[in-house]
Amino acid sequence: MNTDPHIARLSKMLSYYLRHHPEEIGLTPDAQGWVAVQALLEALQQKGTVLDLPLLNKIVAENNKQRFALSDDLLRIRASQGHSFPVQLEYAPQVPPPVLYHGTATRFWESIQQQGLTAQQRHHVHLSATIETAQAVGARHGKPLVLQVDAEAMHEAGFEFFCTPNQVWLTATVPPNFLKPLE
Ligand code: HQG
Repeated sequence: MNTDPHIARLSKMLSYYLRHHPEEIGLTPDAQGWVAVQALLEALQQKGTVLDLPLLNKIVAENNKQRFALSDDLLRIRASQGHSFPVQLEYAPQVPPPVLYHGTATRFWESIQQQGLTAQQRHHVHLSATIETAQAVGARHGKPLVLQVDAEAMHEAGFEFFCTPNQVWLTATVPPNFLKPLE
């Protein structure tokens, strides 16, 4: 957990620009979502946010959900998932664990039962390997409901799964027949 409110605030700001509105500070991410670290720091400085390289590295390293990744040469940065603009994250498909979990709110259940899980504003449906994470994600939306996803059956049926560096499992959609509420 980030306890430093200053870091938490900067981290939220980075999420906003790197996942949703890079154009608001004049940044144009490449097709994989990367922007030059230097360009990011300069763009933030232009709008009066003081963020230097050591502090950025600290945020990347300590972010409680490891939301950001640096390129191997450390010159570029991107969000690991959660974008709302088109981006090809290019994670290699992986064999998922047999069961994955999705946290939602009870009020969405009727619709999910009919349509399955769909990506909504994001690129993928987000799943987790642990019930605890799903519970916390669900609680952001209301009274939490944890759904159990038969990832093994989906994988056998040809659905692709991707795992981000911060252990979020991504898939395009989960049809209703692979879902059930956790007992
Ligand atoms: C729901 C956080 C009705 C879905 C977390 C969810 C996560 C449907 C909501 C990450 C539906 C979308 C993602 C359907 C899906 N009918 N509702 N057919 N299909 N939904 O925020 O999974 O803090 O886009 O159940 O840790 O809650 O951003 O997705 O309730 O990993 O780093 O529509 O966000 O990470 O909500 O959260 P979201 P999410 P960050």
